[in-house]
Amino acid sequence: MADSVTDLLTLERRGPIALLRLNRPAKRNAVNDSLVLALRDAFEQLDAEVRAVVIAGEGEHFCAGLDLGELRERDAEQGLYHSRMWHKALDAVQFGRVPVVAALHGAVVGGGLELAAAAHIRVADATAFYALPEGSRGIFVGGGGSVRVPKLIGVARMTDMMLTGRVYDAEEGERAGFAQYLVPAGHALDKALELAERLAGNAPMTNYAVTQVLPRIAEQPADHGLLTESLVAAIAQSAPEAKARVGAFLAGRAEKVRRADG
Ligand code: 1HE
Repeated sequence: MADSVTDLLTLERRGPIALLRLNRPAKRNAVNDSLVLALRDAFEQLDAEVRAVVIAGEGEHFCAGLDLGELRERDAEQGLYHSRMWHKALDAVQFGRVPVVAALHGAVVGGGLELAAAAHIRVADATAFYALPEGSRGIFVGGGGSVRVPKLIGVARMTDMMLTGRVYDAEEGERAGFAQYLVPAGHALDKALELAERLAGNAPMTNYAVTQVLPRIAEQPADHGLLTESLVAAIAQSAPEAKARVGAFLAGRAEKVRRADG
């Protein structure tokens, strides 16, 4: 049942999962100011029972990036605040309470790629393609792309994309690191929901440590990172849920790790 956040962003609850869809297909889900703010609000105001989010796009494309129609109106000062507004919204995605899975198809370009990069897991179908057309439009990334995209694909690939307009198709994109999963056309949402179901079943402390602490440790000098790791490991293992899960394994009641094809 669609429970509309705004006309531009729909929210559907599927048990512990919130499915958010960019809903501006006539404009290829180009992100205008209202949609950025709707994203921020949706992530900041998630129901307490939500344990994972899937974000997807209506129509033929995930997202065509920034609504270029609005850009023509802004001066430098407004441009600065506009970019900071995107940062707040995409921080709400990356550093919200729960893990986020992006289901990608068609265009994942410009700000659409910046949004996808703020998710924790990206599932792409065979129609997905990735580009940073900012370079050819005479602008620069402004939605956190210079920070998040190199963490997926490296500075050299991002530099090439922005200088040459290079477009990665779905297969090249998976190899380069844009998406962790590649599925046949039309299957990204199903796979994303399946993964979200799995994440929703994790101990909340594990999800918190992985989504909030791991990226911060990556920014720390190694000796700080190791200390942070020890502190978080100690907190996580002391939680009653961790004791129960480890106990279940030792009693033969929990799933074993198996080969991917097993
Ligand atoms: C748009 C936008 C948009 C489509 N802003 N209106 N992003 C870009 O530079 C990508 C620009 N878009 C495209 O390259 C293509 O539209 C797509 C590859 C995404 C899709 O192609 P297609 O053939 O399916 O659709 P279309 O016919 O190009 O577009 C349909 C309509 O959507 C059309 O409007 P209409 O009124 O003529 O029907 C397009 O103008 C409109 N549309 N994309 C505004 N982006 C935080 S900073 C981030 C900086 C950026 O993201 S820069 C990169 C912007």
